Amino acid sequence: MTARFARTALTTTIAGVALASTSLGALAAQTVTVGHTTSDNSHYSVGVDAFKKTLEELSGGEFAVEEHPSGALGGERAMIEGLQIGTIDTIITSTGPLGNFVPETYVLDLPFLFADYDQARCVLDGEIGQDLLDQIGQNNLVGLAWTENGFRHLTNSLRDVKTPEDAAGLKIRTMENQMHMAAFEEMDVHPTPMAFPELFTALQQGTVDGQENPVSVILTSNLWEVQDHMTLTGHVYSPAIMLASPVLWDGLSDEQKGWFTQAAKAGAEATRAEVSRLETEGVKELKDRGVTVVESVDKSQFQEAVEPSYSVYTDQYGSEMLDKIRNSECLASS
Ligand code: EAX
Repeated sequence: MTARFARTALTTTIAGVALASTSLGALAAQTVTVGHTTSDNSHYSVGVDAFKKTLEELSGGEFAVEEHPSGALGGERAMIEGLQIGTIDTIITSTGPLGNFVPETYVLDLPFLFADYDQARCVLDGEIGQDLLDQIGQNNLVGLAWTENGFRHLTNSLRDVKTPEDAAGLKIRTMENQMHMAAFEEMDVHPTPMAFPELFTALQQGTVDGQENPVSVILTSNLWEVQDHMTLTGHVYSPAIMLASPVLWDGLSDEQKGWFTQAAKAGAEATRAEVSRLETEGVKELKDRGVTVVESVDKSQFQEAVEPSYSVYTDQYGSEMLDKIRNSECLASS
């Protein structure tokens, strides 16, 4: 190589390095992944949009949020494990599998515990919700904010269900949650725990007869395509939570942590508004799509049927948290 040629090559290399570092400077935004199992037009996705907008604005572009909907990063249990080892930054999940990691949260999954949305949201936004976020923080996870999935209703492909007796014998997919499974066993339903991303195919192929989820999920995950009957049982409130990986969290400054918390709260607010909207408008849409909906349900019959499942909880975890919720000043408005 001639001297002149070598010098040119060196200059080019230096120029290349300079260019690379300039563009690195411009691209310094740290990408934050958000995983969830529902579709990109769901209530969770509405929450991700608000989270993204708020975090990107507050941080002046220091963080860029990337949504991974529809179970692209796995089911909810697998995603929680991903947070713990740091392969996923943040997720929105129901409490379905959370009790397997933080048993204190099981109390929220008891059937007919909350009478309506106002009461549930009030409890989660108050001292009890904060206590539970702190417990989550002690289990290699970071609880950013309580958000919402909604009251769960029963669907199936075989028959109209008006009473618990009508439901008996059905094979129903449940979340991987001890409390939910115990409640369905009391109704003589065969609970089949399964991760959400497997649900549509399981319903389509008849591996299970039915499932239960809020209107928001049934509508936006197209479960109405494979379920003809729905009963507005509202048998359990399904909280959701935005969780972060401790690996991400430990690398943040206090100011940055504040941005994440604020953004997660903005996301939760947007999600709750969307759940409320779909709860009132979604049933009509499901009917329009051919689902037979049993709307007037004697809930007390279902409540009575699942009542013994409370002792499954209290036998293991005592009644302190349950009493706290029952005695809290959060009242039902309906
Ligand atoms: O969080 O697993 C479920 O049925 C959940 O409701 C769904 O994944 C949304």
